[in-house]
Amino acid sequence: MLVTETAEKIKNMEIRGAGRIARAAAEALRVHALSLETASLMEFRSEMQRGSDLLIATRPTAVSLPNAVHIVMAGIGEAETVAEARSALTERAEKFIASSRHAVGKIAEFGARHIRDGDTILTHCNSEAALSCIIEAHRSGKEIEVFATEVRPRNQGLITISTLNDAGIKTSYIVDSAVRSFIHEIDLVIVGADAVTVNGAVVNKIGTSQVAHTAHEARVNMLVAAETYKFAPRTIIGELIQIEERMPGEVLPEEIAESLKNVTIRNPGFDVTPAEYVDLIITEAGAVPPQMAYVIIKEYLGWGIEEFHKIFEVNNRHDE
Ligand code: RUB
Repeated sequence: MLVTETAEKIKNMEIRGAGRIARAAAEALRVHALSLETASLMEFRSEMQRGSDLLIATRPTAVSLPNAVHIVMAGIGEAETVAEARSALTERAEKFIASSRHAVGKIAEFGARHIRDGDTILTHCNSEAALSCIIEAHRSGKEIEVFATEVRPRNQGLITISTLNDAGIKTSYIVDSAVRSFIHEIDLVIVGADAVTVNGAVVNKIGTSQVAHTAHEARVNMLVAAETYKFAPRTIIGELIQIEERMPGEVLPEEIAESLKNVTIRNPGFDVTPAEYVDLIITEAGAVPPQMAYVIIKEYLGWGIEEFHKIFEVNNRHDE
């Protein structure tokens, strides 16, 4: 698929969910690298950069997207010819896609061990990583039940209940505001993540922090299933995760909204759950407490504070 087509599909949420977005971006860059017809390395670089920028601009919150683009684009670094750059990029894209799928498999294996026979699990939104843990627990013979929220305004809960239904897992479908009413029937909450910051805060679909707060109050454990490429390196240098604010038309039909002159519709797509409400983050590298976020960023993504110092030094040299 071409970069522009993929970018459009990510933007209109035909491709959604942080892991899927990351793999689609890597695949688009792979195809782009193969289809670019130029003998000039400079032109190749700038065309690939243009494609990367287009992809990154589609949705601002899921850090898996810039992380995937960065991992793939690092292939151009040492290349001296277009052929070398093309082959490094395609190899990196293929490797990223395969390792992303492998990561979800590992998370399923580790996450399922935290689910006990007889557990009732609550999940919010539609997370491939979170669902993989639930499905693996069911597959291994544990008798489990799931409560899935509706997820207004885009109703991603429908995708979740359809997947759970297909897997043969007994599921209750509830509106978002019913979480507190049912929390005493829940043994464990499992959600996914769009980003994990250096202080272990989890950015995920709007409503996640309410679910987490409710679970915390009721002493129900909360697990977050997140591949290591969902951790956000730039939060080390104080950058904040941008919370996507989506169109008001997703919340109310435009004609109603327009008739209410004094009403503003706010539609943030994501919210931030503080680390103290998260018991464990299940990554492909193992289950870690949220406080270990820096270690994951440094050891698994290769971004320590030193990397940023190097970048600052180079930038300062250019400025002199
Ligand atoms: C999706 C969402 C998911 C995470 C993790 O939001 O918040 O919980 O992206 O998903 P949207 P996964 O529908 O707005 O993209 O585990 O599949 O990466």
